[in-house]
Amino acid sequence: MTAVRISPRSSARQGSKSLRTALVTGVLGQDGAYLAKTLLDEGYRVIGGIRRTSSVNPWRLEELGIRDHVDLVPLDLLEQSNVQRTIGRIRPDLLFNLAAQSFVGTAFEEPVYTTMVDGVAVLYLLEAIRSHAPETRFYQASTSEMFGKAVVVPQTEDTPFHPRSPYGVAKVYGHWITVNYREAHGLHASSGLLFNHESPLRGIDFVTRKITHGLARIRCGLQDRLELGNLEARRDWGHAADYVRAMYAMTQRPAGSTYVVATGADHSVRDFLALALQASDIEVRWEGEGRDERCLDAATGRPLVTINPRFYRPAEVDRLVGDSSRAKRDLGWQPTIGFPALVEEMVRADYDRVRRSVDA
Ligand code: NAP
Ligand code: G4F
Repeated sequence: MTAVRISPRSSARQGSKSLRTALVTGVLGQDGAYLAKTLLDEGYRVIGGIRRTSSVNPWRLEELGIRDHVDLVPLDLLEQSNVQRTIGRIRPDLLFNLAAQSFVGTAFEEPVYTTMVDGVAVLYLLEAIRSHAPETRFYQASTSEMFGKAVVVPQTEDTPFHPRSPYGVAKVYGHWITVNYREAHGLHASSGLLFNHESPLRGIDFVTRKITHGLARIRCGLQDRLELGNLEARRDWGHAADYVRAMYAMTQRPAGSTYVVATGADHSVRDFLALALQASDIEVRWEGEGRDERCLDAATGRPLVTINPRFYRPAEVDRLVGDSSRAKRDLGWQPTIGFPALVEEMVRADYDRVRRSVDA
């Protein structure tokens, strides 16, 4: 891992007055990296908020070739005093709140922490903007998980929320407090109801990347098999590079608002796995049923994928499929990368990475 330059006092608004400034919390995550790239392409100075750890890992920024173009500042969302000081000092033109405990499975194990980071901390940010930078345009990373046990398919901006996890519940608070600060204090504050979006930069615990990374390791002889949970779970999966464009577009509207961002098509985990196996040139046959179902290597009969109930959720969401008509109309947004291309890109990227590490 390379050494990381953290700027305790960003030069934004000091060195170059003409550059507009964007502050991105959670910049080291999947969306943070793609958004930082989009903002740099749009001509912004990008300041990325990170939480302190003993070993900061900017691998996603490095993969996109932008590591040296993003100023990193310490910004743990739970340290309210620092949130106040940092926003007061930078007074960014745009503030994107992407930081979160974003793994739904973990939210069942760490509900209090998840609530603080994903819910209460949104209020810390909004209060800091209200006090120190009321001209700052704010984006809150809301989620389709808020629809949860949705009564309407597809879901729109008007569909009622029924979250099914502490993560979804906390995000509902983050969403409504954003709407409230827009309505009560006149802030330019938007909330993006984004459905699942993936990429080669996706965290390894999420099912798509778990599959593509696991298959790459199996192909390279580093792992025997992959254990998954509910293969019938369905999601509306898009590509993160497409979705960050919608985030940026929301901040460019005359006023803040709420938008659904989705592809409009859903697929099962089984569908994703089937395409990933195909793209990996692995022929398989299936045997058994339910939790005893197994996917075997067609040539050797060796089990490649088995079911482990540990990966089932205590409560699943029902059918999440988004209707992005409003984003298409107001933001001119639409997805450009389809489901098969997404799977192929992730399979290829993971195989190349694992192959390189084996060859090194
Ligand atoms: P991600 O890869 O998990 O990134 C989240 C980032 O937040 C990480 O860099 C993490 O830091 C940081 N973070 C966690 N706790 C923090 C804290 N207390 N203070 C400061 N930073 C903290 O998530 P993502 O997929 O990019 O998603 C971005 C946002 O969109 C999240 O808010 C997520 O809930 C939301 N969202 C995602 C999707 C999706 O499908 N990807 C869909 C809808 C909404 P470390 O790097 O140190 O771990
Ligand atoms: O990939 P997942 O963990 O993503 P999930 O729960 O949909 O959450 C992601 O998308 C949300 C948007 O709706 C974001 F807000 C959130 O931050 C995150 O980015 O799981 C997808 C589905 C689930 O139904 C799960 O039960 O895959 C199923 N699944 C089956 N086997 C598995 C596994 N999920 C994981 N993580 N690991 C498995 O082995």
